[in-house]
Amino acid sequence: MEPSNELLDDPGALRERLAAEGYLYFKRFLPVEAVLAGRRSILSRLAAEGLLDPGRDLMEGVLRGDLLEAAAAESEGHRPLRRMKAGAFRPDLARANSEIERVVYGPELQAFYDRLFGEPALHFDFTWLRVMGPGYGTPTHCDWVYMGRGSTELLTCWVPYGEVPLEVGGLMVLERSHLQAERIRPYLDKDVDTYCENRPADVKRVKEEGGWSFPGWLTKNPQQLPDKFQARWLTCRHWEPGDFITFSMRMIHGSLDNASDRLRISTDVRYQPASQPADERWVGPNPPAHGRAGKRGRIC
Ligand SMILES: O=C(O)CCC(=O)C(=O)O
Ligand SMILES: [Fe+2]
Repeated sequence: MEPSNELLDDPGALRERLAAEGYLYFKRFLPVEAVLAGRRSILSRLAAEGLLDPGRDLMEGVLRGDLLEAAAAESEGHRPLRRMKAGAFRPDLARANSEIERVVYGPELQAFYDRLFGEPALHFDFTWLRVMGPGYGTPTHCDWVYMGRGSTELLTCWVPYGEVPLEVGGLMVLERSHLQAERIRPYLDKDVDTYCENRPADVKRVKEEGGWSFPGWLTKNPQQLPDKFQARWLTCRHWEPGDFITFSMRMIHGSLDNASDRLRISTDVRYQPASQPADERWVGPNPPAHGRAGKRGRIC
């Protein structure tokens, strides 16, 4: 991925590049001490849960040996590490966490999005925090299917907490895939919390049991996409604390598998122009998220 730091003072040029490339990547933009304080806050909580190797420095974020072995055994089958609590999505670790809030809703990103949109920016109140264990990566998707009930100008902001070399597995985007959205229109028209009222199995799973209409993935075979879309997977060889990437809702993305013994910690949050409607699942003091209050029926 190409950094856009040289365009930081030129919002018009940033908008043009975002429209052309679908993403903007910045090196060392956020205050490094704040990002590392965020890392420490997460790792302290994980250490208290007993998930880290007590023989290693906390800030290395190395998983406990026996969990690592269990992870290796599971990932041979390419299954997510469901049994290991450190394996995935942990928004609970971001709740009432002032160190994380300092980074993702602090003055630097707020000012960045205000200028990018050319009007006051609004961020969602829900903070997606991921602790990706060894063997774990995020399958390919577009964010629209999870948060597409409001502004089409909504942007994701992905922040790594600490160094993320290739083997630790950072974010990847499919080059200019936002310009090929028509090819995946049926997928983009879906919403994980919307169910078919005329299909009893759907009603039971989504409305009654609070489940999802589908997991939201575009595919679990990211290696097929370069051929199909004539596009490369782009990533950063070495993410550093302070880096972030922002990208559009139609950008196809995922993350590389974590092939190390360290945990990969990141947040993804969302900003949009404040004058536009916001998806009700993600705003307010206690956002319903994918819970029952956000489920919607339609006739299919
Ligand atoms: O961090 C990851 O593994 C996935 C992140 C993601 O999908 C996003 O930022 O929208
Ligand atoms: Fe995503």
